Amino acid sequence: MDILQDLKQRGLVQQITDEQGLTKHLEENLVTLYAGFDPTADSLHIGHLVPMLMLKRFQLAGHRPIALIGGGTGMIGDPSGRSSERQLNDLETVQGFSEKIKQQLASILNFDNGENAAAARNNYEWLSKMTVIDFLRDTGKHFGINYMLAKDSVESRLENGISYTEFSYMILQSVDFLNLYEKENCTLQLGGSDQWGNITAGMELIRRTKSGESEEAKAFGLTVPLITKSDGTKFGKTAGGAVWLDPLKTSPYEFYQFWINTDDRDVIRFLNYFTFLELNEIDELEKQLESAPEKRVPHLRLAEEMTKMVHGEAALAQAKKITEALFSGDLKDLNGSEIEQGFKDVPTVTFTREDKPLVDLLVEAKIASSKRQAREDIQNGAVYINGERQQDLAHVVGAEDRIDDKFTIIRRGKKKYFLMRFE
Ligand code: 485
Repeated sequence: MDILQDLKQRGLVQQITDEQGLTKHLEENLVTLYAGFDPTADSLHIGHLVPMLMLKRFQLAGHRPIALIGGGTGMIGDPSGRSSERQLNDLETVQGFSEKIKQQLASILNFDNGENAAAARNNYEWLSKMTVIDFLRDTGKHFGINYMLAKDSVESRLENGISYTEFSYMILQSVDFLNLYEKENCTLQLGGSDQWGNITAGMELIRRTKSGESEEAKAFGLTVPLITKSDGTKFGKTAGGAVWLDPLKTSPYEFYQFWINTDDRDVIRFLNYFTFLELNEIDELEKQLESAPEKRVPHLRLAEEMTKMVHGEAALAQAKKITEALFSGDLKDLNGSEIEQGFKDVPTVTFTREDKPLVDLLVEAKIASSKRQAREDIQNGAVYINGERQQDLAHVVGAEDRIDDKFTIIRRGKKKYFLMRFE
């Protein structure tokens, strides 16, 4: 099947500039295409995954993707989809972010495999060399003010104000498309739906500057839809904030849990958007959702596919192990790093490594309101140390209760967990 058909069936196409022309172009050529990522943080997040995976889908179909890192544009700030002016970062910060983002892109896209190997470029390379006279004289001449004012990204900001800096952003992104068109024969740009204005501005610049007497220079644009959720809340956000791709910012266990917790109404759509499972396999999963929703088979599959793709097999195995241990309450096989991931959101108290009577510890950690309460809880069998019930009122919490000499997990009742950290 042709790639655009496949993408449309998966619901991955919001807009295409010339569908018939692009279908033909993709049929007849090994097409170089790109998507840009601005280094506005030290990590990409799951909102970036769909466009990243789109690059990969085109690569699997035989085309050549370029991941563009916006080391230059990241110094300016895209107004698209934003209601207020961005805070500018300094060059050093942006370059630090660029390096990290490049690593993340490399881990998902293959940067070295044959004639359609993916490539990474950084627009700081050419944008930083452009002089203000070239910019205004050669490029600016092609952009009418009315055209620029009519773009969503600008129009929606006029009332609350937009700086000349952000106003100019679309021209820089257009320079990129033109530059990649000239140097790498890149003829297609992808992006989220907020990028439509910037992408079409670049196509327009290519058409105006590269068309010959008999032939019109042509480039294409394609946008992916914004990911929505059935409950109306924003996709990709949890109580703790964004879901990052960096395992130090969002642990593989949290990442796995995020996908497991997908709403039943969204899970099939997300399998289409985010995984490389075949459409018939997704149909099968949909049947299982209908016949046995309580088993959450599609959710498990989505979480597995995503965690494996972003963090690898070993991290997936660890995430599953933590999930299982928390579910069964049997914690003794977890190591320190697994405890840290699995218990990140439970109340944590820090102690020095000294033996302490359990009764005192329960009070000091505010797990029990008084010594009397602590004793009652212990006697009633409501207190567990590392998953094992402790009913000895005289028990002293010491080295043998510490996992990796660092953590003791106290559970009170069925599932109220507390983490004791020893330093
Ligand atoms: O030549 C280009 C230079 C920079 C960019 C694109 C082409 C980046 C673009 N302006 C941008 O801001 N992208 C966002 C980002 O970097 O976080 C997001 C978009 C989203 C999707 C994603 O990047 O908001 O829709 O395109 C890849």
